[in-house]
Amino acid sequence: METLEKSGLNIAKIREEFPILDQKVNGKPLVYFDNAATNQKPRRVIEALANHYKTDNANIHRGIHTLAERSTAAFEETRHAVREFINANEAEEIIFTKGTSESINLVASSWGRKFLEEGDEILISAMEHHSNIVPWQMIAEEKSAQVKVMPIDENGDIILAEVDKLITEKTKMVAFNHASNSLGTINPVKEIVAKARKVGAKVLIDGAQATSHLEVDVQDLDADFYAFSAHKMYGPTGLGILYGKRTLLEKMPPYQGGGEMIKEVTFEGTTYNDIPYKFEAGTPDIANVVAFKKAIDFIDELGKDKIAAHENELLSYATTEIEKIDGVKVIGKANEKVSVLSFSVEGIHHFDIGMWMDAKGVAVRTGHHCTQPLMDFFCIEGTVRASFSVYNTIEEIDIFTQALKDTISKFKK
Ligand code: C6P
Repeated sequence: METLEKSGLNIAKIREEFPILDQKVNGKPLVYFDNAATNQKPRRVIEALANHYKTDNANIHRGIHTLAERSTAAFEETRHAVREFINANEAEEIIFTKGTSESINLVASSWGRKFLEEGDEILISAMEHHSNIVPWQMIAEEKSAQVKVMPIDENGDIILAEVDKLITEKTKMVAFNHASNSLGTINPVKEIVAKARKVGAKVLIDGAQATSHLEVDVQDLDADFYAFSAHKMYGPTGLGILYGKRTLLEKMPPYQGGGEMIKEVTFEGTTYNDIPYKFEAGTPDIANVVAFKKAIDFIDELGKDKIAAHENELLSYATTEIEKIDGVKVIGKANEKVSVLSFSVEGIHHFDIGMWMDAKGVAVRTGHHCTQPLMDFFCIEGTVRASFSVYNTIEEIDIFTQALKDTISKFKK
């Protein structure tokens, strides 16, 4: 008989779809808890990638031969699947990029260059990934604009009362993450969007840590831009998505020049293609886009509500277990969290914990997680971070907790 978890999912069966999980690392069964960095790929994604190269590979939008037509159709099919997945109004509002970082850079560079003026303000949050800080600092410097920061409290929640004071007529862009990669905090997107709307500011949501856990409906959220990465949602690496409202994308200049983004080129000048192609210069990562459709199918088949239920169970069990251990301090205790568990251990450097856990087959991330200003806020250099995906189990958390206890006792001797 098949055993279903509380969530209603058959995790043992799901694990069979992930060949990478079935291995030993340093002589111990792999426990992969670095899912916020990138999660693992189901067999159907790996096979779609190989099959594309085996049977359909050709450049897209350029040829009239059969392989080119097949390749183009599969590529555009994924665009439609992404549209549906985040409930965008039109497939033309979906742009393929290299990752969340490139999606944000595209907006900062193209929208920022066109619409920002001297004295304007860009509002980000204290828990942003460097990818949602640095592109804004770069364009702010170019435009003599200013980057301001929404503060957070000790639990890792944005202080909404302070946001009211920071959003003014000068605010032109509010950019923040849907969920934090270091703390797990799920941010109140709709409330902040409503505040931005009062002054006519645009909103960019960094959805890198949200799309594999939470229902995302860009129309309901009323996001102007929504950026995310395929590799954090069981899809291939090197592929990102930018959603943008048509009205904005049409007014924005191209981000890069090259093939495919043009209508006509002469040495006197160029007319640009329509969206989304205007923003997709050069040959895109065709095979990865094609394979990404299978990752979306995988999430849809399981259902986001069931995935979230399982991951929440893992998060709450793991949090309770590690809080029982002497010297362990959980960093990030927001009311609503995705399955990210950051912590520090008194007197032991996070890198040492990470290395000893790896020796026991447990993969966790250590360091500042590309959120150095956030680490400064907590007056720490970094954390140990365990992050869970749908294929993880309660038994793996027991192995992780034991490995952590063993590591701590080694250092306390
Ligand atoms: N965070 C982590 O271990 P890219 O690398 O472009 O796919 O995604 C960047 C990015 C942007 N925003 C958030 C909230 C993120 O978590 C990430 C990637 C990984 O936490 C790698 S640093």
